[in-house]
Order: sequence, then structure tokens, then C-alpha cells
Amino acid sequence: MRMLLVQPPQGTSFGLTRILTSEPLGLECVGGALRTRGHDASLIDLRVDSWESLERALDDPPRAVGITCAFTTDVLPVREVASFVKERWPELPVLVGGHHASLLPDDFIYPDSPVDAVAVGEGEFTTIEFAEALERGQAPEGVPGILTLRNRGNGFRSRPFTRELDELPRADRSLSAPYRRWYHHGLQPRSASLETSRGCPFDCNFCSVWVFYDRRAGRRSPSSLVREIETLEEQHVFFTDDIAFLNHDAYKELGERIAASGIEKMYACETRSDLVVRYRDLFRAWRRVGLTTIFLGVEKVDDAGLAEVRKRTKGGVNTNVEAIHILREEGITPMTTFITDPAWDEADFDRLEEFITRLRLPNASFTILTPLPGTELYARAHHPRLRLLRRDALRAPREAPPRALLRALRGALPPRAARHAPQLRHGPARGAARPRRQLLGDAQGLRRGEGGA
Ligand code: B12
Ligand code: SF4
Repeated sequence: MRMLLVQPPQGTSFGLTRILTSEPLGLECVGGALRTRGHDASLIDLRVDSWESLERALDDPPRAVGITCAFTTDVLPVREVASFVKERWPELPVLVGGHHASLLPDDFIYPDSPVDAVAVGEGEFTTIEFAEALERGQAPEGVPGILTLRNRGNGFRSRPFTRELDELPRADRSLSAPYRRWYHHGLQPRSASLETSRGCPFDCNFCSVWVFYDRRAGRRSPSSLVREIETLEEQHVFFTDDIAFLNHDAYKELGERIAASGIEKMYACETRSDLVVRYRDLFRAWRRVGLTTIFLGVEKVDDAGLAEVRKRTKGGVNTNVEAIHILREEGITPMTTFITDPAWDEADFDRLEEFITRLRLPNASFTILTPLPGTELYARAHHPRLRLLRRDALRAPREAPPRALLRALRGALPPRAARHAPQLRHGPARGAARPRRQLLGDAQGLRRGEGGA
């Protein structure tokens, strides 16, 4: 059977969306899996392609459509794509998978949804079995990992994660061949993505990765990775691992094999400061292999802040500072990432500024602490209220970012924190500020369930 895989258009103008477009690795994994079992797959990337292309792809209807939803901000675009498909072919099964979809399937599984099923968790074997159930004319509910309206309350079976990633079929990059020249990270012109491991054994309270992967990590063998790197046409490679360099010996072997094979590429990845400090020699060796950039989750500027988000960085903030120095000394660019908190006052921002200035961090990036689905933070922040606010916040930003963001933040915060957040008390810094009473009214109405989309 043939499945059409769709990467939805970008769901937000926030974040890094304007400076990076990464290859749709999750869909390439799913498509690769289908092809290893003799099925066919094609891919449309709506971040770089047009709706007309999707329309043309549907002229000769596939047997099913699969859409990816990694980011919470992609929920509405995914629904748009699903509705587009259903308007044309109402009977065509639409399956959604990915990180967000797995953690909050209710965003897609509800009466009259344009989505028929959600693949919860890893997608490779679930999609193969889903396809084969369709071919046999069977309902897909029996497939482990497939959630529908029919088995949601009763009968859903989860699929255990694959610990030995070598057992999984490989991503098929030929699916994205027409788009590859568009895939880039920042200033790097063309960039490929490669997964050397999946998952994370830590449990930061703002992060959903460990929830998704059950606080474990699986990895691929260095030999299979080198074979795959040899096939990549791009000069730049981004390791998509939740934490690269988690396993010292595996990365040591991978580096040695890359060096021995004569491959000359440049690598970037995300990792933790304590690993940089602990495995300094490994990072030095990897610099020689081509490691140029590391995204470092520094998160906070003091130990109390790190404890608040349960980062568990060994040695606390001193380790963060040491890791930044080590990377610089080894010639690797640290791209530091920080979490700011809506409850912060000016003194907190001053401390952040002081840290960044002192360490001269021109590439620092900041994320406002957000209760993302699947995180402990989300569970703590009164789930039903958040769902309403989230829909509202997702729809509005295209037109009026400050107001929508403000409303979302007000309602998402516990009341005590909201009282201490001056930026929320005084309204948005720019744009048309509304009277405080009206803002409070909005927030209270949303809490009572009157607002939202
Ligand atoms: C790598 C990565 C990045 C890289 C991207 C570079 C690249 N080349 O890919 C960088 C560092 C740039 C990045 C940036 C950001 N990221 Co990021 N990133 C990731 C990470 C670690 C891995 C994603 C990945 O490629 N995994 C490998 C592929 C193979 O896995 P997969 O996509 O999950 O696909 C599998 C299954 O989900 C399923 N599947 C997927 N799609 C489909 C579809 C169908 C039909 C089916 C059946 C199955 C299926 O099958 C696949 C194979 O098993 C994830 C964490 C995670 N583990 O998901 C965070 C993650 C996606 N990022 C996240 C965030 C928040 C961001 C940022 C907003 C951070 C920031 N504040 O700036 C930015 C935004 C980027 C943007 N687009 O605007 C969050 C999203 C949370 C949310 N609910 O929205 C995540 C989940 C991390 C987290 N801490 O929670 N990111
Ligand atoms: S933030 Fe990083 S270290 Fe913490 S749980 Fe998420 S992936 Fe793991």
C-alpha cells in the first residue's frame, strides 16, 4: 500500500522557526520502515512546499495519509492538513504521530475530528502494522500504539520502545530529496539530521522527553552510524539526540571510526554541561573529527534555579561555567540556552544579564518557562484551564502576539506567581495595552471555562 506523509506548515512565528528548517526525520523513519516491508511512501513538506502540491499529490489518492506533530504549536496546522485531506477524500484514513501527538492525543482524537488515529510513541513498527491492518481490511485498533476514538477508553495497547536502535529500519532520505536544499540550521547552508540515540535518563520538570521515552535511552551502533554518515550528501550534520555524548565509549568509537573512514563533515548537537566536564578528552577528540557547535542546556544562572527545574547538573552552576570554558578552549562553539520565568522580577533579569555579559555569550537563547504537555509543570498547572488557554494562544499570535501571549501567561500561571509577575500586571510592553480590569476579566473568564477557541 502507499502512504502519503505530510510535514505540516510551521505553526508559529515564535522560536527558531525563521532561522532553521530541519529535515523531517520522524517521517523519513516512518517512510523508510514502510518501504522495507514492500509498501510505498511519498512525502510533502509544507514548510517549504505549497498546498497545491498537496492537492496534486491527492489527485491519485494514497491508501492513507500520515502527518507529524512534534511541536505543540503544530496542532492547528496538523488539523488544517487533515481537514484538507478529508474535504477531498472523506474516507481516506488520516494518522497523526510525533512527540506532541503522543503526549496529548486528545488534541486529535475527538468526535468529528479530521484525524482517525494517533500513533503513540515510536512510529516505525506501528506504521507498518497499521498499513498491513488496512490492507487486510481490518480495523487498526488492534495494532499496539494505535489510538482511536473507539479504543481510547478501553482496549488501547501501548507499544514498548525499541532499546537497540539498530533493530529499527533506517530513515529513507530519498523521500525528502526535492526539499533537501532547503534544510538548514542558522547560518549553515545545508544541513542533515542524524539520530545516534533516543531518549534521556534525566527528569527535568520542564521537559517531556523522559516521559515520552520512559526515562531511558537507546542508541545505535557506531558501525551502522558511520555507514549512514557516508551516505549523507550534506557537509553539516545535526545529531538529533536528546543528549548526545551520553555514552562515552560509544561516542569514542564513533569518533574513531569517522576519523578512520576519512569522512570530513561538521557536526552539531545538544548535550549537558556535566558531560562536557566529565568527558573533556572526548570532546577534544571530536573537535578533530569535525564537532563545531554544541547546544548546551545551561537553563539557570544559580544552583537554586537549577534545583527548581530539577536539572541535576553535577556541580551545579560551576559546572555550567566550566563547560563553557572547556568548549571554547577546545574550539567548539557553545550555544547556550536559558529558561526565563514569567514570575521573575527585574532583579532576576539583571542576574541573567550579568551572567551572560560576564561569560561573553553572544549566542545565548532564551525560552520562557512554558508548561508543555507531558511535563510535570503541565500536570501541576491545572490541566483543563491550560487546554483552553493553549488553543487560544495558538490561534491568536499571528495577528496580535503581545496580547495573546499575555493572556496565555496570565491564565497558565498559578495565581500566586501571576500576582508576582510585574510584566503581566502592567500589560504588554509595546502595542495597544488594554485596561487591567479587562485583562483580569479575560483571565478569570478563561479559568471558568468561558474563553478559548
Ligand atoms: C533535535 C531537536 C531540535 C533541533 C532540530 C534540529 C534537527 N535537525 O532536527 C533544534 C535544536 C534546532 C531544536 C529546536 C527547538 N526545539 Co526541539 N527537539 C529536538 C529533539 C531533541 C529531537 C527531534 C527528533 O528529530 N527526533 C528524532 C525523530 C526520529 O523522532 P520523532 O520526530 O519523534 O519521530 C518518531 C516518532 O515520534 C514517530 N513519528 C513522528 N512523526 C510521525 C508521523 C506519523 C504519521 C507516525 C505514524 C509516527 C510519527 O515516529 C518517529 C520514529 O519513531 C526533540 C525531542 C524529541 N525526542 O522529540 C526536541 C523537541 C521537539 N524540541 C522542542 C522545542 C521546545 C524546541 C524549541 C522551541 C526550543 C526553543 N525554545 O527554541 C526549538 C524550536 C525549533 C523550531 N522548529 O522552531 C520540544 C517540543 C515540545 C512541544 N511540546 O512543543 C521537544 C519535544 C523537546 C522537549 N524538551 O520537550 N530542536
Ligand atoms: S532537558 Fe535534557 S537532560 Fe533534562 S530531561 Fe530533557 S532531554 Fe533530559
